[in-house]
Parts: sequence; C-alpha cells; structure tokens
Amino acid sequence: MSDTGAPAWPEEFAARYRELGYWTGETFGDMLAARARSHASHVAIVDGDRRWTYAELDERANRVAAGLRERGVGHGDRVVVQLPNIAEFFEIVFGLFKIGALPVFALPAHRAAEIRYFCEFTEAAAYVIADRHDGFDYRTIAGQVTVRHVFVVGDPGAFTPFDSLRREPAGEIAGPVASDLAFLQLSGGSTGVPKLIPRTHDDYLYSVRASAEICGLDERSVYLVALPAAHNFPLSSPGTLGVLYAGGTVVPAPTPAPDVAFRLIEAERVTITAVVPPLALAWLDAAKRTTADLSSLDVLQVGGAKFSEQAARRVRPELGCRLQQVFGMAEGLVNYTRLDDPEEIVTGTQGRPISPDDELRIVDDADRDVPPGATGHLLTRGPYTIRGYYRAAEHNAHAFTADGFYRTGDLVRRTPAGYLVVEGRAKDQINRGGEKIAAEEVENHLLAHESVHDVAVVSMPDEFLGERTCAFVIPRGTPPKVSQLKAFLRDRGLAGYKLPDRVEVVAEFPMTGVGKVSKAELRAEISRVLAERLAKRTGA
Ligand code: OOB
Repeated sequence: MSDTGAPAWPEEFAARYRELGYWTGETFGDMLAARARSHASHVAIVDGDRRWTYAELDERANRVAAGLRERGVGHGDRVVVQLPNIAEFFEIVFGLFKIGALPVFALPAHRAAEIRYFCEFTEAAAYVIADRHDGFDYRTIAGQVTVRHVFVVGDPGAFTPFDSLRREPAGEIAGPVASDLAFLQLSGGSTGVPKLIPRTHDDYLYSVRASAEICGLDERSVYLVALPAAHNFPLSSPGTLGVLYAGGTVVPAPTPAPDVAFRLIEAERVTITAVVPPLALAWLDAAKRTTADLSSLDVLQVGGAKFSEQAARRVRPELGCRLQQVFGMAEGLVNYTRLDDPEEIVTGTQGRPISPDDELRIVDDADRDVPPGATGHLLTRGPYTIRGYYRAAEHNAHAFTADGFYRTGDLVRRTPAGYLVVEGRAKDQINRGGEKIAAEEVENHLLAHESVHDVAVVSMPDEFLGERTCAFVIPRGTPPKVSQLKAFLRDRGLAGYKLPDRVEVVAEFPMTGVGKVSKAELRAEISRVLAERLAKRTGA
C-alpha cells in the first residue's frame, strides 16, 4: 500500500494499461483546460438562467483553485463536497481537481452521521455545502463537524461564503499528475461504516472517454443531470464528465420529478439522461399525460438497480427514445447495452463491459468458475476497477481476491454473446430503487435503541422500488414501533433512505447450519407475509 491509503495497480498492469492507450496521462484539470481552448464559447453548464461557457467554467475553476490555495487547501487534501445539482458543483469539483485536492463525494441525502464519519475518517480539510436544499438546512450539519473550513453556496450563516473562494489566480497552478488520486467516491457498502473508493485521473478518465464513445456523445449532446450529480452513474457513465469531455452541454435538474425534468428536456433540447428504475417508471407514467415536447430525447439510460424486462419494453414506444441499460459500480466496472444492439438485448440484459481489458470471472462459493451460462458471483479487475478501498487494509483482504479481482457481490450470468444478466445479490445490502443500504450499518444504529435486543435488516420485494427495507427485531421489553425506530435513527443523524420501511417483531431468528442468522429465511418470510397480505387485499 502506498502512503495515499489507496492500493495501486501492480506495475506490470499499470504499464500495460498505458501501453494500450487507456491511461493517457491527462488529468481532469487538463481536460477542462483543453476544452476551454477548443470550445471556448460553447455552453458547458446551464443552471436556470445561468449559462457558463467552457471558457467561463475553466476560469471559475482556476479562481476557486486559487482561493483554495490561499486558504491552505492543497495537493492530496480531502474536501467533503455535498451539493445539490447546481452549477457550483462543477466549479468546486474542477477547482479541486486543478490543485490535486480530493473531493469526497457525499450525497445530498446524507445527514450528520454520514458526514461526520466522512470528515473524520478522511481527515478532511473542508466541507462544501449549499445553505438549504429540499427543505433541509445543511448548515446544521456543518456545526457538527470538525474541519478547518466550511464553504457555503448561498447564505453562509456562521460559515465562509463560497463566493469568497473565487480569487485572481497568481500565475500557473502546479497541478497533480494523472496517476494521482482524483477523488474519493462512496461505496454502496455492506459493512458497518461506508467504504471510500479511491479513483485516479488516469483510470477514471479512461472510463469517461470510453463511455462517451460508447454513448455516441459529441458537442451537440445535451445531458440532463436527473440523479444526484456526485453519484458515479450521472458523473461518469458517461454522465457530466463524459459530456464535458465531448464538448457538450450539462443541464443540472433541481429535482428528477417528471414535470421539472420534462420542462428542462423541452427547454434545453436534452438528448440524453440517466435514471434509476423507479424514476423510469414514474417518467413512463407521466409521459402519457405530459404536454412537454420530449422529441429531442434520444437516449434514456437506466441503471443502478435491475430494470424489469417488462418496463424496459415500454421505453421506446412510450417515451419515444432509445433505451440503454447500465450495470455499473463506483468501484469500477461499468456495462452498457450498445445503442445499436437488437431490442431483445437492450430489454433483456444489463449490457457488456466498457473495455476489452475488463476481466470478468463468474464463480461459485469456492471461487471456482461456473460453467458457461450458469449463474455465479461476479469478480472483476481491469483498467478502471480499484484494487482496494481507501484506508481499509483489513476489509480489502476479503473484498478482493489475492490476484486483485474485486468481489462485486452481484450474482450474474453471461449470455453466449457476452452480455450480463443480473440475477441477484450475495452481499448484505438493500438496493432501494438504486439507493444502496448496508444492512450492518443500520443494524449497528438500531442496536443502540433501548427496546432492541437484537436486529437483522433485510430487503423485502417492492413493486415500485424493487426492494424496501425490513428490520426484524427481537425486543427488549415493549416492542418498538417502526415510527419510533425511524425517529430514533433520524435523531442519530442517519440519511432518510436508510430508515427501515417496516419492522417485524420476532422472538428469535432462524439460524443457518453454522449458527449465523439466516437472512435468506428472513427474506423468504417477509416475502410470504407480503404476498399473503396482497392476496387478501385483491381477494385472490
Ligand atoms: C451504480 O453504482 P453503485 O456503486 O451505487 O452500486 C453498484 C451496485 C452493483 O454492484 C449492483 O449491485 C447494483 O448496484 N446495480 C445494478 C445495476 N446497476 C447497478 N443491479 C442490477 N442492474 C443494474 N443495471 O449503481 C452505478 C454506477 C455506474 C453506472 C451505473 C450504476
């Protein structure tokens, strides 16, 4: 492990990835500077009535970089960025890229518990927020973290105005090199605390460039940021970075609600956007009634969770655009259906890898390859898949194989044509409509409640979100109600999407042969309960 806390690729792999032209030595700061030269007056970002050209975005990033430097933030420093979808997100992120400081990409849904942890664990130098968004005041979190600086877009309250960061650059800024870390991304996780994913300029920019090509982006592309901008999918698959690489235009949406998103698609002639399956369903339903002109929309990307074949078939007829399925992970590997694939591949698979050098293995519980076409655990390594989490040596020992394959925790099968179909998940995680919840993290918080003797958190099927969260509780004294447990977790500062949707009180847990709680049986049990309830309601 190097002193950056990030396990690097072995030199023979790094050399090969350079030789093959995947790692080019370009940084994200270089990329923006190059676009500011080649596309100076082309619009890069549209946020409300603000339209920033490439020249302006680059100049703003340089100014913010100078301001960060003046405040003592520099190369290798970590900065927790928690912003809604606004233009300043790109200004600060590129400002940080320019000086080699590392954004830590928090989501707007995170609350004090998560943010405190990110700040402490990464020893962050600064925390960047907007004053308020979606009815929440982020300055209340800022009061609870120990960082040197809090920069606030909007009304700064007791903190430092983001505007004061914009300084006149004094000469050239010495930037990072492409093999340096560019940022820390969050893992969906399956452990007690979220894991951080270290990505380099070299590896990430490769995935961005290749994704932009697969998705046919060019300077006429207009990308609507419907999902939270910091998430890996809208950031780089091909996302905002892919569109900026291609010289196109990025349109951040304040919310993905169909009325807002559809108005923006019409007004800015959006050509491509990315959503999670529940949003795709909401858009499909809203498309029937809308008066908005969606004719510019060429590609709807759907990913983050399994999109049902039935819903996938509706996209072209009902939204009038092409569908692209995306099965990716912040750790690296991203699979796409290709835009010219036949309909049955686009609707029936989750795509194939970006790179000819993405190595995939599908294995059984003992890491033996399963026969072709059989379902097994997906392992992967390649030119943009990490070799280890940030500062997590112990966890890395089992999250990766000895020869560097990442254990994705996904159960997949491969079609004869090389496309992946996601069949399930082996990791202890709930995928709530694309939002990932580590069961153990929620369990640890619930165990602190006085009425909880023991708890097991599992997924339960949900028609709209795919999965929701069910907490099986063995009570101590009076059994707790779901509303009480939710309030308790909210008070502890946990993000709203992690609160359990349902609580089942039980006297004991079913056990596996080796004496572990059988989550498989708990999942089966809650599915049975829900199916019975549904049968009763529908009189079946
Ligand atoms: C994306 O990234 P993460 O890091 O939030 O979550 C990764 C996990 C995968 O391991 C898998 O369990 C699940 O999310 N997943 C899917 C899926 N896409 C992601 N499961 C079934 N079908 C899909 N299409 O979610 C992400 C990152 C980049 C691009 C797209 C998604």
